[in-house]
Amino acid sequence: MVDMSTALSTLELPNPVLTASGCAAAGEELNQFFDVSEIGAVVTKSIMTRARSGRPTPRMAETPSGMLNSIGLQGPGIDSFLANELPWLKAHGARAVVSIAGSHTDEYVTLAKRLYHHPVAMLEVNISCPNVENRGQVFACDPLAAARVISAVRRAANPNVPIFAKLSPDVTDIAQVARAVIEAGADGISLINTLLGLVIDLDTLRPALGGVTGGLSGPAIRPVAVRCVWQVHQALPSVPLLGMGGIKTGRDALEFILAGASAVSVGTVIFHDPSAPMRIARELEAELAARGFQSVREAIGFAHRTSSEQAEFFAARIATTQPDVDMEATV
Ligand code: RRO
Repeated sequence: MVDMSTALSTLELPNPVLTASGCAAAGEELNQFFDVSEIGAVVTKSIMTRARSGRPTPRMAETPSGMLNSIGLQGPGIDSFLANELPWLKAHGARAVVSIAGSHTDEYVTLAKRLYHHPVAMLEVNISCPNVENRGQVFACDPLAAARVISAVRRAANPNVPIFAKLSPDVTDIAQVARAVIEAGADGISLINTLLGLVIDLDTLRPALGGVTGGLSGPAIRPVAVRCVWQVHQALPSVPLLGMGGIKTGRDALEFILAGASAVSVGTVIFHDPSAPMRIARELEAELAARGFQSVREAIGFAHRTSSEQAEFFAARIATTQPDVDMEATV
């Protein structure tokens, strides 16, 4: 009915719904709910050079229409990822978008080099983790630091693999950071990582999370995420964007596409509905069809057109899709 294919730079996708980094490890546990090769791509939890145990517990707290996490980059490290998770994704036909994270530029470079000869569909460079020990390491809060990491990764990574920079919404001017990473060689941008938050436990009278602060996700942040996608698309209309932040339904996904995203990632919803990626892809198709779109691609950034430009688009569509009518015969 609707052509659901899309692209993130040179990466062609059968549909525009991906998992969001950090919400499904490397995809294996989701395969019992749906075939992971059928979604746009699996985006892995951010991989680091070494295994990490993460931050102290508790690591999650519920918030109004969302949640706060303070995982602190827990993970197996690149050796185990290359030995186990990545081969599993390849064996199951999934497109693997590998999220990489580091404390220093050198660590990102090491990861890009280690992944060079492996089946990686795209690299998502996580320069925006809110749960690092040192806030100075949130590279995405500083355009210069963000650009340094991205240009180093671009030089080290396989040139055939697109690189997306994952940005933080915790900045004054997201378009400025976006411009910096694109000039540094990023092929596209993932928007947004979680917002920095804090919950106080009223029984212990202390912060609810072991790590004190955490990253806020879920529907509560969706308007912030859509605003970021809108602003970056307006500033850089030709740059492919992967949008995310509180998507629960196909309607939510459509908002991101209309704001300028070429594809979306779904994360927090997976915790209570592990089949959500496939459901959201089906719902998105129905939402597009109901509005007269024949493809995802024609809806990307459509909300930036004026009402009269939109009306012209649909009028031209009607003119080309209606069978010729003999007007004289009908009067
Ligand atoms: O591991 C985490 O605590 C974490 C990461 Br890497 C991130 O990018 N965003 C987030 O909310 N949590």
